[in-house]
Amino acid sequence: MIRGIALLVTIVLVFSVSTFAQGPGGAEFISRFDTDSDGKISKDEYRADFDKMDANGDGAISTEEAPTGGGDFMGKFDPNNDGKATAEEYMNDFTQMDTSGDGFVDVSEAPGPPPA
Ligand SMILES: [Ca+2]
Ligand SMILES: [Ca+2]
Ligand SMILES: [Ca+2]
Repeated sequence: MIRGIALLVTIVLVFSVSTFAQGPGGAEFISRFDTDSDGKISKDEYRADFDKMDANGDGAISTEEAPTGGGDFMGKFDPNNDGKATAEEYMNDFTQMDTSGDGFVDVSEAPGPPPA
């Protein structure tokens, strides 16, 4: 019985460690934006992705410019729902991810893959 509990505790521990470990999700997210390959995303690198999506260069991403038809993207980056994700709205997301406030999003701060 005690052995059984010990085993269970071990399993739970291993499980929670692997859950909080720096999983491939975070690393994948980093590599998507990390153009200088220093292992973290700077504000400039994150912003560069915004500029890439902003095809007409008006400083906002419209539903037409957003990837995958806008739905998920706009849900995340257009909190005021005006149909445009401005640079400010976009960079708010960076600020939120950068929990340490050092101006970089590293792998421990990066989100994993979205739930399927
Ligand atoms: Ca970088
Ligand atoms: Ca635009
Ligand atoms: Ca907006």
